[in-house]
Amino acid sequence: MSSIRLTVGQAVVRFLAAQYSERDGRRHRLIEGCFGIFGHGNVAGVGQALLEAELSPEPGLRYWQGRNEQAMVHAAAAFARTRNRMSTLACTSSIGPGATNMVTGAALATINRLPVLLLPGDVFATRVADPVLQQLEHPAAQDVSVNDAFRPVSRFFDRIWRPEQLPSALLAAMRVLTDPAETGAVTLALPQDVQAEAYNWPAELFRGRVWHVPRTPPDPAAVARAADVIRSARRPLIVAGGGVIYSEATAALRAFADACGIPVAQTQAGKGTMRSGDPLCAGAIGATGTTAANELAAQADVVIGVGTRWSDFTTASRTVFADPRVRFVNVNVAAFDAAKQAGVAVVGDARAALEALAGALAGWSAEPAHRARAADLAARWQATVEAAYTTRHQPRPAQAEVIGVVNEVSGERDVVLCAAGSMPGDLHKLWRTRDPGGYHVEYGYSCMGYEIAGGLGAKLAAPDREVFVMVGDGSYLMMATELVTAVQEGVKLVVVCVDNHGFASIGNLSESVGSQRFGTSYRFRGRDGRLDGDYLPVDLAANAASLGVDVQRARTIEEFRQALVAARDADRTTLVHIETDPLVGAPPSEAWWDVPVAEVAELESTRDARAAYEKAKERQSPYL
Ligand SMILES: Cc1ncc(C[n+]2csc(CCOP(=O)(O)OP(=O)(O)O)c2C)c(N)n1
Ligand SMILES: [Mg+2]
Repeated sequence: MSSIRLTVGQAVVRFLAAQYSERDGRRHRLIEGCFGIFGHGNVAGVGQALLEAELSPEPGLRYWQGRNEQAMVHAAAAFARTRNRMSTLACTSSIGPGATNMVTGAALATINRLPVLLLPGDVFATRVADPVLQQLEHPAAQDVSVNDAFRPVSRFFDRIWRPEQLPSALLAAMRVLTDPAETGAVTLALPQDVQAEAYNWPAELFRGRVWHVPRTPPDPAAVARAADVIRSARRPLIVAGGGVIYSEATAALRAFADACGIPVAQTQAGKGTMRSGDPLCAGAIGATGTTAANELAAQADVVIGVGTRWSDFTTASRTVFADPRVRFVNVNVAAFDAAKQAGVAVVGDARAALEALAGALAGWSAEPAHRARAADLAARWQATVEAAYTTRHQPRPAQAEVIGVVNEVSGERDVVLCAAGSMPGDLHKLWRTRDPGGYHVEYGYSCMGYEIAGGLGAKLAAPDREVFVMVGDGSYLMMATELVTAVQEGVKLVVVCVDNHGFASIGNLSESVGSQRFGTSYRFRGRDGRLDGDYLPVDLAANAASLGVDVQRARTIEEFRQALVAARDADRTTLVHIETDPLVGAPPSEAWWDVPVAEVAELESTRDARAAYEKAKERQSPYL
């Protein structure tokens, strides 16, 4: 067998450039490129290999420079989400802080079931030079490094102590990245000396390889069991999650819902599954749900979850399904999720399973009155949205109006992207969806700082779409640095910075648990020694301008509309800054979220909140 002599770094880069994914006969590059920040842990290994790839006439792995390793992983995760997990990016870091900066991104990717490939540098395998700069020494375990922190947040982890270990690790890594049930962060820790070490690799390792992403059909017996339960339903409800989008099953979902006359409620990741305005679309469910979906949920006797992991936001901490006899059917590619809520588990690909269920239920549909009632509830919520979009609150606009303008100014296939703060909940309730990929709110980890980095990844994955990043002032201050990368790469984003001088979301939450908005607004320390002075004079628009992007400042909602149109039509990344009133929330839907309140307290506000909490807990059905 012929062999090729390369370093471990060169072998990794050459291997990754030759991997493909395939589903429904369509082939994609599996790893489209590599973000990297170099240090002594990767500069001579993966870094040198990326340079050779860039200089080679062969199409190799493309390199992008990041500002922060966490942001690189966010960009990779957003890229994978935008591509429905068929393609992703790799991220290379140095050892120590560069590596651990990626741990948060790894957790985000794994929780959202998004494939990302992480290549942190690691300490010397030979240990001759120990302790190397940035090495954590563990007195009782010399094979432990900071990279062991990746283990609990990765779906696959390996450390390549010797070159011989690399081929099997690479193959296993690709398998996990392309397995729809197992995917998440995949981490190959690469000791810095091993990265630069040469080895004779079998040429076979570098041939083009296709990883087939299956549409695993469900077990017919499980489909029959599920169909029996659904046929018994009088008030059924579908809850569509992100799995429907990743499986590209939105048409199958619509056909199934229509044939059976079952309304569809949506989780955050599943919000794009149906067009708002479709009479069968009840919209957001749960703690940030619509009155329509939550009322249907309260009365549902059978709930069909499709591609959802039943987070507490979806179930409103197990209060939204109020019928004590409610039964669940769970369609999920992951057996782990299919078994939740003591449901009838239908394990398989969402599209394949929905088609099988539609076949098994052919000729059956829920009572027409149920469908009509759902349509009526949905229409009423749409009127609520219209009112929220047009309140014209003074002197500073409400956040819902800002969302309304972004919705109107953005086009059919454009993308709205957000992650943390009060906007995800408001967007979940109020955003009018058009296209399955048009709604990108990262709410599995709800990670402040994902927004701009994620926007970069989404735009790299879909250059033909306008990406509208919605970022709060808190999230902006946590990590806006990838604006620089967007400028560097000529990647155009529209960034809407909603400034309410602190954490509106946690301020409201704090008030609801009796903690008086403590520590949630950006104010000077006052004479009383507390953070209750004037607002901090932070100028985020000026900050963005200093990073090289164009900036528009808007004061009124009309100015905002004009600025946003200009930003949309511009060919450079533009940040539109607007101040909103943190005290005006989105329209309510009477949903609850379980956030524990201090059981004993000096403060009357806390004692009152505890009493309300104990009352609310009575509605919770624990465990099931
Ligand atoms: C990395 C991280 N740290 C802390 C939190 C908890 N948290 C959720 S929202 C939020 C405040 C967000 O502030 P901002 O971006 O200004 O949005 P706003 O709440 O004002 O809408 C915080 C601290 C988080 N989600 N992510
Ligand atoms: Mg804020």
